[in-house]
Amino acid sequence: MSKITTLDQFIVKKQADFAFAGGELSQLLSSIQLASKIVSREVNKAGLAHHILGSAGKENVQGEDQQNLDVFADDQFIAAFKAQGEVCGVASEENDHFIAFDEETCQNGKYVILIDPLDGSSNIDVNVSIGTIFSIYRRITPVGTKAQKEDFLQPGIRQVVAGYVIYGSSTMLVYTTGAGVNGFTFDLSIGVFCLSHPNMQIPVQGKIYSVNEGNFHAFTNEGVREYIRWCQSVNPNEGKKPYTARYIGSLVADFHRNLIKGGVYLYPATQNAPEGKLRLNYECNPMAFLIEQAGGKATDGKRRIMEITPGELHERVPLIIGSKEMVEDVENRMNQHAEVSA
Ligand code: P6P
Repeated sequence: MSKITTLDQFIVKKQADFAFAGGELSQLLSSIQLASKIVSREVNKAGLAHHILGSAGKENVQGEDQQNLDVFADDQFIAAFKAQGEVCGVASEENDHFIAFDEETCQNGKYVILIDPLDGSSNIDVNVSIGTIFSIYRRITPVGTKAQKEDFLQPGIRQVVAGYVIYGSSTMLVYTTGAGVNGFTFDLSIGVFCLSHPNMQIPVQGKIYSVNEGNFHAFTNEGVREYIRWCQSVNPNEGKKPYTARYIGSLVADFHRNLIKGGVYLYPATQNAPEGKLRLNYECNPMAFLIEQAGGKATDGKRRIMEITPGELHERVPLIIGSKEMVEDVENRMNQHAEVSA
């Protein structure tokens, strides 16, 4: 039987890869582990415990109908961050404003966390994989004071940790500290995350494209339509067969499959969402950090996602992310039409 490496053991073994004190990383990830185990338990029984399904009866700052599990997950992660003292503040998709913890122990924390506690929540009631996405920065305001807005508006290149938890056929935690990407599968029988996908690398090319084709006529850049038509095309002389369309409607699930198999995920600008739909701070930046560490690429069609300086907490950007050559192919087609769509 192969040796089991738990997430905690891995963090200790690799703490030299983390630019700051290893104990801090261990604390940060232990709070994420704890909350994700609790959320995983609720997600896995949601079909039975009907009180946890359905709408919370209010909208979040995005104007999206909050699900009961959205609120539950948000509460669990914020409580876990507050309890362990390394985090001075949290910005969450589910809250209009960032939360700067009042407790002195927290104000001595050196990190802020930006999180989408339960992404893809429209899939909860139909038993499709959903996920948590998190991004961690060192604060830029003085330790011992309350977190300020500027702590949460740093460009993605300043992230120190990024990752996601996918609640699917199994619950997995995938993260990076800038020294590669590693995946851990939750073993319910022993209650720990175990290393299952060491040093994840996305294939440079792939045959999967992930996009909501219902927006086909709404994309503001003709190059996106051109790319989709090319994916669908057949050219026996070039040995080209059509690509495979795979779109779950849950970023974490589409991203995770493409990370393993190769592929490209697109959420470009549309007439209804001219800035795109996905949020820069707690969806695009953490996924961009992960994909670059796995050898892939993430842009908004023109700019490297991680070099965009956020202006607002819930800022949206278009996202093209995945296998390097596929992302560049999309970019090239978009740029050929950029002047037209500008
Ligand atoms: P659409 C979920 O709301 C999400 O933020 C991502 O997880 C997902 O990829 C996307 O939006 C789906 O959006 O407009 O295609 O339903």
